[in-house]
Formats: sequence, structure tokens, C-alpha cells
Amino acid sequence: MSQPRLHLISFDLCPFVQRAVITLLEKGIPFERTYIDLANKPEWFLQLSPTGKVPVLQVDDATLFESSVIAEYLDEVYGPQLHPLDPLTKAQHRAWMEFSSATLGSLWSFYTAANTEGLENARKDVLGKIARLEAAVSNGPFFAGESISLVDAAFGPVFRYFPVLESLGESGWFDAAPKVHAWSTALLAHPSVVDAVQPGYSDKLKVFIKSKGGVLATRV
Ligand SMILES: N[C@@H](CCC(=O)N[C@@H](CS)C(=O)NCC(=O)O)C(=O)O
Repeated sequence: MSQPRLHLISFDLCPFVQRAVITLLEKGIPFERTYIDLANKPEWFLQLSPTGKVPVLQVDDATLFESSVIAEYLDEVYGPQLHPLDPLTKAQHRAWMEFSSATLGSLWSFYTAANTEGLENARKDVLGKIARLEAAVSNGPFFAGESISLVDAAFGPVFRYFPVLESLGESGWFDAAPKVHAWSTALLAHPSVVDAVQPGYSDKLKVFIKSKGGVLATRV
């Protein structure tokens, strides 16, 4: 049976898109990729996407949306399996994937904060989440040990923000979280995580932060 045509609709800075890309790359699945401008969404995309959000994965004529659903679909259909087999452990992994989305929300609040109070509240949120992760992560190199999992595919894009924040003078994120620091270092050097974005990602993120006009914008 021939393989379906996979077409991923992307935005170059989107961490949720990267989750899908890392999953595709880990499995060596060929796919086509179209980048759209979220500030000017094309009509064909609005017709296709019920939420108006990326990623969208077209599987032949079928449309999938929501990055976790896309990652789990790919994991069911293509090897090697990235989710654990045991149902309880798998459910825990799904919960940590959700936690990665919450962490992305806290990071967004940080780098778009309009004033110092908002910035400090968001910093506390991010640090609180890192502390939770410190208690949950394995001794490495990946979230659950030797093998990469969908939790790693979700957190690779999260960790990508920190070097950019550090370059804007915001550091110390992992001072109390050595295991998370080691995990982040391993993921940011891992080929599928590296290749999930295009060259120039950090500069584009800085331009985006500047465009938001918040506290950090003045440092770009
Ligand atoms: N829960 C969604 C979130 C996706 C999401 O927020 N995508 C953002 C870009 S990173 C988006 O498309 N935003 C466009 C909009 O909200 O109009 C998922 O996991 O796929």
C-alpha cells in the first residue's frame, strides 16, 4: 500500500508546529511543508483549519489539527514508537505534553510582558514550572531516560526560548534545576530538534519580541 501524502502547514516561529516536525523527523517520514503568514492568513488555510491555528497536517485529503493529536497520530502509524506502551505511563506523558503547552503560555507572558510587574509575575510562573519539571525529569539524557519520547518533542521547542532570553539579559533560569538544564542542553543539540526550525530562528524571534512592544522589546 502506498504511503499517504503528508503536508504540514507551518509558521516559522510556532513551537506547536515544531512538535509535529520533531515527530516527523524522528520517524524519518517524508513530508511537504508550507509556511504561512499568521498575520495574513490565506483564505485556503482558513477554509481548512477549524481553529485558524497551525500546525495543520493534511494526510492525503484528510485534515488534522492540534499538535498533540498530530504527534500521536504519527506515533500510532509510523515507527519507532515514541510514546510508552504502558497505559499509565503513556497517560503521564500526555499530561506532561499538556504541561509543555502551559509552559509555552508562561513564556509568552514573559517575553510579551508590557510592564515590569507582568514580567516578574511571568518569571515566577516559568520558574515554578521549571521546578516542577526538575522533580519529574529522569537522569537523562531525555525526559524518560535513554529514548526520546513525545514529551521531548514537546519540550524541545520550549527550551529553544531560553538562549534567546539569555541574549536579552534574562538568565538564571536553571540555577535551581540542574537536571532540567542537562535535559535542555541534550534536546537543543539533538538533530531533530535542531532541524525543526530554519536558520535565523533566533533573530526572527527577537524581531517578533520587538514587534510586541513589551519590556523586552527595548533590549532587542
Ligand atoms: N493547541 C494548539 C495551539 C496552536 C497555536 O497556538 N498556534 C499558533 C501559532 S504558535 C497559531 O496558529 N496562532 C494563530 C492564531 O491564534 O490566530 C496546538 O497545539 O496545535
